[in-house]
Amino acid sequence: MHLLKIGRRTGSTKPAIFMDCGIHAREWISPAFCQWFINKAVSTYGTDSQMTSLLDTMDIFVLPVFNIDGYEHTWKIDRMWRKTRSRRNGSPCVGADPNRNFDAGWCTLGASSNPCSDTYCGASVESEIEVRNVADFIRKNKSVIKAYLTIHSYSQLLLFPYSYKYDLAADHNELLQVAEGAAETLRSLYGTRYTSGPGATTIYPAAGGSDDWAYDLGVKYSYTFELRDTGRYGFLLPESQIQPTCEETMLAVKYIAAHVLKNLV
Ligand code: PAY
Ligand code: ZN
Repeated sequence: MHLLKIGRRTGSTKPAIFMDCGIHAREWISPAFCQWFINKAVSTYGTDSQMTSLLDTMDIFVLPVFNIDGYEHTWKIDRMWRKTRSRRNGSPCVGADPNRNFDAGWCTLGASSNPCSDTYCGASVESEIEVRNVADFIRKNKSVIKAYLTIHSYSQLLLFPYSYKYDLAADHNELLQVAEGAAETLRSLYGTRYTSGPGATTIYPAAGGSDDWAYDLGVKYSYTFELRDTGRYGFLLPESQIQPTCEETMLAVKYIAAHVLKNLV
């Protein structure tokens, strides 16, 4: 798994944001966004004042493709594949849902213990190597990671904890306010409307997700983006929408990053 660290080398430890794309194999606009983000970050450093101050003060860890084997499978064999590609003895079915495999109310709500289901939670918490690797990295760097952003599609939502339970997060008001601000700036470019809110009530209850896990670990600004569209094309977002989707999403990511920067403790 390839993880990039983007930021000005200062010689001292900087606070950081962790962003991953491609947890789910078929959500192709997600890895496209991470690639877009990386290019913009390095090419606008020094000219874009917001990006410059962001990368001067913080590091951004970007995991462009979380579920590599699943992603490759969607290019070669089955465009609609969602899960990982792990195999286990005794089951003909392949893979687990990486966004049901984190240690956050694991396999309770909105997840399946049937290995053949698309929302299979896996044989145990962090059974999937991709999940274990990301969880290990975030645990190890927990003192510097101030925000966790995970990019999915589709539905045009900006979700935050919780999805594994209906309780509101301790930081609910701030998380909602920041999400609404981010959604407003996103909309300013092409009029794309996003809905913000806790996962459980805004989309559906789903246990074992990465955003809830990161939040409970202590990463306060934990968000799941569901990029375009709202279902007309769904996972098969046309190529013509890649650029506008990335441009508008960039505004929202920068908005959240700026808030994180202002609120460093
Ligand atoms: O935080 O509640 C959450 C995540 C919910 C996502 C999930 O099921 O993991 C939502 C779906 C996703 O991006 O995987 C939405 C898409 C449209 C789907 O496959 O249902
Ligand atoms: Zn997804």
